Amino acid sequence: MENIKIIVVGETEVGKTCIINQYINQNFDFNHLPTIAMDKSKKEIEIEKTNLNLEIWDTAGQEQYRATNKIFMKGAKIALLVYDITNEESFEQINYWHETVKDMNKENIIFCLVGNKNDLYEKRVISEEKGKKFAQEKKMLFFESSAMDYESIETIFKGACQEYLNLVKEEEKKMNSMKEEERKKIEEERKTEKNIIVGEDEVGGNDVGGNKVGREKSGCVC
Ligand SMILES: Nc1nc2c(ncn2[C@@H]2O[C@H](COP(=O)(O)OP(=O)(O)OP(=O)(O)O)[C@@H](O)[C@H]2O)c(=O)[nH]1
Ligand SMILES: [Mg+2]
Repeated sequence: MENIKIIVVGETEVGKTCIINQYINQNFDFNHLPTIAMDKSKKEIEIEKTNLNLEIWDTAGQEQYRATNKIFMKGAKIALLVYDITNEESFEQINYWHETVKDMNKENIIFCLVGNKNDLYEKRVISEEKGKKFAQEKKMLFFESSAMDYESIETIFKGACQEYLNLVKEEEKKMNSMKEEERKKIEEERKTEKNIIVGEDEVGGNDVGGNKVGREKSGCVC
C-alpha cells in the first residue's frame, strides 16, 4: 500500500481542521479551537484499484507556529493551500504558503488551492474566477468547498490523489523510456565494438603468406 503525506496549510480560521474532520469523521464543528503546532490523521482509500494510505497533516495557521510548521511540510506529496472565500487577507497569504511549501519540498508535489466556506456566499469577497485564475497561473488544481459538505471535501482529496497517481505514472513512463534508450545505446555500443573486432581481424589479422587471415581462420583459439 502506498503512503501519501498530505499537508493542509493556510491562515488561521480558514477551516483546515474542519475540512480534515469532515473527511475523516464526517462531522462539522462550529467552534474554532486553534490547532497547536500539528495534528495527524490517517485514512485508507482506493483509487483505480490502487490502495492509498493517506497521512493527513493538519498544521497551525497562527503566526507563532510559522517556524515549526515548516518542518512538518517536508516530504509531502500533496499540499492543500486553503483560504476562506470571505476573507481577503487569507487569499493574499496563499503566496506565502505556496512558496514555503515549495522551499521545503524540492521534489514534485501536487498543489491544490482550496477556497473554503463557500456556504457563506453572501459574505464572499473572493470570486471563484479569481481563485481559478490564480490556480491556473501557478499550475495548481482548484476547488471550492464547504467543510459542512462531505462531498465537496471528498472531491478535493480524491482529485488530488488522482493527480498524484497520474504524476507517478508519468514518471514511471519517463524512467522506462530512459531505460529503453539506455538499453538501445548499450546495444548500439556492442554492435560497434563487434564491428571494430571484425575490422581488426580484417586489417590486423595474421598475414600468412601474404593473405590476411582472421583469428578463427588462423586456428587461434584465443
Ligand atoms: N460556515 C463555515 N464555517 C466554517 C467552515 N469551515 C470552518 N468553519 C468555521 O471556521 C472556524 C475555524 O475553523 P478551523 O477548522 O478551526 O480553522 P483552522 O484553519 O484549522 O484554524 P487554525 O487551527 O487556527 O489554523 C470554526 O469556527 C469553524 O466552524 C465552512 O466551510 N463554512
Ligand atoms: Mg486548525
